[in-house]
Amino acid sequence: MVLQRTFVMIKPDGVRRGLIGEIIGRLERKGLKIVAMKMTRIDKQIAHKLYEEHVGKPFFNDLVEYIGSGPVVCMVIEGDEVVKVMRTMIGATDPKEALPGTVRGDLAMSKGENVIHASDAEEKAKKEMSLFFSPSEIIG
Ligand code: RTP
Ligand code: MG
Repeated sequence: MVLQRTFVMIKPDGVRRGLIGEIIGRLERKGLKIVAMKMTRIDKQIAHKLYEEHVGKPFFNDLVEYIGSGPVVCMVIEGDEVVKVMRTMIGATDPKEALPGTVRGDLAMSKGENVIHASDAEEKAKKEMSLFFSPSEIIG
């Protein structure tokens, strides 16, 4: 057993479309534990930190506009090998290629608006959860 925590975020299109319950339900039914959760907005400064690796790419400005276009729901999720498990559950970046059964495969059609984010490595998870949660807000 490799107990990990990861950062998961329901993006503005997921919130707008009323998919918060659907997505949280999937995580709970899978057997993962929610150890922190909050609704917030992502301004330009936070977007640059969250998506640091994409600064300067052709899609970056659209990404910042999209991710700031409405409230998001941020979570810290705990479970066995949860970083990998969550990436499997969210599916491929382009929802048209994401497999059925994944969040993006079942609930999205556009690469630019793909409903959910999850950290892609344990170090990134630590960095990303610290952008949104203080240690005391994570309930172990
Ligand atoms: P995320 O970070 O949001 O979990 O998504 P990801 O790892 O699957 O994909 P990543 O390569 O990190 O890209 C971050 C987000 O940028 C948008 N994107 N648009 N138009 C494009 O070619 C393009 N490529 C990426 C998506 O919203 C993607 O989730
Ligand atoms: Mg990514």
